[in-house]
Amino acid sequence: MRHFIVVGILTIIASVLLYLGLSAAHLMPVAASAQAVPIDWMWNLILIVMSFFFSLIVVPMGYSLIVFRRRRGETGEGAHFEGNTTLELFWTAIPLLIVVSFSVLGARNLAQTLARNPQAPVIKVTGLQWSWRFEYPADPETGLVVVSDQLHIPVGEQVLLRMTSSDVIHSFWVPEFRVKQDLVPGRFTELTITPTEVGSYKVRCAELCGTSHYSMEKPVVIQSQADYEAWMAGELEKAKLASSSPEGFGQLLVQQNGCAACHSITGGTLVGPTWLGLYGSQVELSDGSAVTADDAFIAESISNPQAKIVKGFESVQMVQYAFTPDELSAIVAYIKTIK
Ligand SMILES: [Cu+2]
Repeated sequence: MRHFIVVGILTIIASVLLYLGLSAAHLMPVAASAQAVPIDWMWNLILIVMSFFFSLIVVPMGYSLIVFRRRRGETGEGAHFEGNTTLELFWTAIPLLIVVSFSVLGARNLAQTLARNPQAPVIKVTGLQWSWRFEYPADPETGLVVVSDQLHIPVGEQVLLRMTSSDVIHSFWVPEFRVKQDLVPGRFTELTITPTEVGSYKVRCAELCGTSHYSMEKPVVIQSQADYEAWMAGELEKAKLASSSPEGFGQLLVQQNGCAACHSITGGTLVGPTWLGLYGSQVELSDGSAVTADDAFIAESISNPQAKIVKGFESVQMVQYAFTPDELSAIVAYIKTIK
C-alpha cells in the first residue's frame, strides 16, 4: 500500500510539472482569431490529459526499476502473475471513455469554428503556383473590384473566404488563426475568419504544390476599421488609375497574379526567364531555332507556355493563365516598358 501512495503522489507531481513545462514552452503562436479560442481550449485539455498519462506510465516504471531492483545476493525468480480482470476492465473502459469524450468535444468545437454570420462579406481567394490572389467585394459606389496578393481584414469583423485553385491543390494556413482549409481546382471551399488581434501575419501554403511551394507566403494584415478603409481607398485609387492605361492595367494584373514569383524584372533568373529587356529581343528556343519576342510571342507564352520553350527552361513547371485578349495585350504593353 505504501508503494501505491508514493507512486500516486509522484505521478501527480510529475503531471503538474510536465503540464507547466509544456505550457511555458509556448508551443502555439499568438491566437489572433475567434476561431482559435475553441481550438486552443481543446489543445490545452489535450496537454493536461497527455501530461497525466505520460506520468502515469513513466513514473511507476521508473519507481519499479529503482525500488524493486535485484539486490546483492538475491538469486531467486521474481513472482509470476497471470491476468487481472479488474485491471483489464479499467484500462479498457477509461481510455474508451476519454476517446469518446474527446470526439464529442471535438465535434462541438468544430461546429464553433465553422459557425458563420450569413451577412459576412465574402473575399474570393485563389491559390496558384505560387501565389495567392484575394478579390474583395466590389466597391458599392464605383463598382471597382480590388484584387491584391495581400489579405487585409478589419479587426473584429467576420469574413467568409470562398476559395478555389487555378492549378493544383493548395492549402490556406495562417497559424495565428489556427484553422486551415484546402483549395481544390474546380471546386469552392470555405473558411470563416473573425480576426481578434491587430497585427501582421503570413498566409502560407500547407500542401506541397510544386517547385516554389515554399515561397507561397503573402502578408495577412489585421487592422483597425480606419486603417482598413484607408488601405482599401488606396487600392481603389490604384485600380482606377490602372483602368486608364494599358501599361498600368498590365502591371496591376502582373501584381495580382503573382507573376513575380517566377519572373524578375531586374535581370535575375528565377523559375522562369526575366522580363528585363525581353521585348524585341532575340530569344533562343529549346529546339535550336530563334524567335523575336514580339506581342504575339509573349501573348502565346502566357496563354500556352508549352508552345515555344525558351532554351534552358525545358524542365520548368509552367503556369498556363486564362487571360482575356484585353488583359493579354495589357500585360504585353507592361512588359514592353521593362527595359
Ligand atoms: Cu501551394
